Parts: sequence; structure tokens; C-alpha cells
Amino acid sequence: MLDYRDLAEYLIKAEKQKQAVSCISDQYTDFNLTMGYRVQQELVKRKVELGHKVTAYKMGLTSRAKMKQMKVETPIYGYIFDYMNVPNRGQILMDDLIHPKVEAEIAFILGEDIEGPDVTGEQVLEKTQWILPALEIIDSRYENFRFQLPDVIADNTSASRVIWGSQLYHPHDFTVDLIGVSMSINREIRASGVSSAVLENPANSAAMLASMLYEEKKEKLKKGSVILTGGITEAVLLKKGDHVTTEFDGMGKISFHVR
Ligand code: OOG
Ligand code: MG
Repeated sequence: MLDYRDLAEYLIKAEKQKQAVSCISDQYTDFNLTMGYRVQQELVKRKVELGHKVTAYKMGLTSRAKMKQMKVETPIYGYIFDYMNVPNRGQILMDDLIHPKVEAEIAFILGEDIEGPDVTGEQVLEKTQWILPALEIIDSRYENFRFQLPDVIADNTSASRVIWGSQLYHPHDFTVDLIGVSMSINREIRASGVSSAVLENPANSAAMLASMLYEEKKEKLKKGSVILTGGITEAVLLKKGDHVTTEFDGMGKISFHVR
């Protein structure tokens, strides 16, 4: 019998000590997706006990670029906590992290509850109050940023930091699947793409989250929920001293320093 609580502690300790650990699946070869979510659930519970608050949902591995980069094919979800949030033009500290990477995403804020099953992107767009750009910092707690799908689910889908855009936008003012992004690090373009890379439309990613939460926990997405829909581009490794600027078509820029 796996001790889910113990495995959650193992990952929380890795994050706290900024020390990568070996994959759970290396030790437990039959570690599967359901078990991965059980560990994630324990990890979230433990963090809440420690006083942290969930502030957003995240979807991951929703674009071809990301699936290819990580060699996995199935979208997954996790949670963003209060201590992970960074304002636009802020900074992240390398000493707090293991081997952070950055990726550009579109986030949704719901104006109405959404409940599964079988939610569509159209329904999400009807019930979305705002969209905004975001840069997600992922920082796998596993050695060499390598893992099987159940491992990364257990590790709260590598969630680490989020630099949020400074302004909210009306979804109806945008063609949500045609938002171009271009990411530069130290003035050199390192990644670019279009929002349709995320499951044809990032709204489909939020819809998938609603359906997954319903199927697995009979949970709904409440009005006011914030949802990161997944990296549009592949993630780029960061180093101390980097200055990252990302331009989102029609949504301005997000920038931050790595100190
Ligand atoms: C898993 C997290 C993926 C995304 O946006 O695709 C993710 C990882 O690549 O470590 O956040
Ligand atoms: Mg992401």
C-alpha cells in the first residue's frame, strides 16, 4: 500500500529544500494516474494546513509544443497557491527554486459557475468575465525535470510561480484562439506561438478542467475561479540575471527579473 501522505511530504520537502528528488515511479513501478492525483490531493491538503491558500487552478500539457517537450500526451491539472503569485515587473529568486522554466499562458476568470460533465469551450467563453495573460514558472521537483505523467501530477504539475499581467480584458474583445505571444530573454526571442496551440482554443482547456473536476470529484468551478490554461510555447530554462519580457497581442507585456 502506498502512503500518499508520505509521498506528498517527500515532494513538499524537495520544494522547501530546493533539492530535486527521484521519481516516485522509479520506486513504485505501478504508480498510476489515479495514485498521482491522490498524492496531489494530500499535497494540497498539507499546504492548506500549513496556511497557504489556493488562488488559481492550472492546466498543463495542453499544447503540442509542451506535450512534445515533456514526452507526454495527456492534459493534467494542479493548483496555484498564494505564495506563488508575483506581480508584473516583479522578480523571482533563483535561490528559492531548483531549475525553473518559464512559459506563456492565457488565464480565464469566471463570471459564473461552471459544472461538468461535457463542458464545451463555447460554454466557458459565455461564462468568462475576464481573460488575462500570465507567465508560469514551472519548477519540477524531480531530477533533470524528467518524470512520468503520474509523477508530475503528484508534484502538483510542477507549479512554482506565476507572474500575472497587470490588466484584465473582456474575452469578447478578442479572438481567443488567435492571440500571438513572443517571449524574449535578455532581448533575444526565445519562444513564440499562437493561443490556438492550446487545444485549438484555451477555452477548451478550461472546459476540460471543468469536466475533469466533475468526473473525479463531482466538483464545480465557481464564479470568480482563476484558471491558467497551459503553456502556448515550450518552456524555457531560466538562469540568474535573466530579464524576461513577453508580449501578448493586444494584451500588453509581462516582464520580470531572475535574481
Ligand atoms: C508540467 C507542467 C506543464 C503547462 O503549462 O503545460 C504546464 C511540466 O512541464 O513540468 O504547466
Ligand atoms: Mg503551465
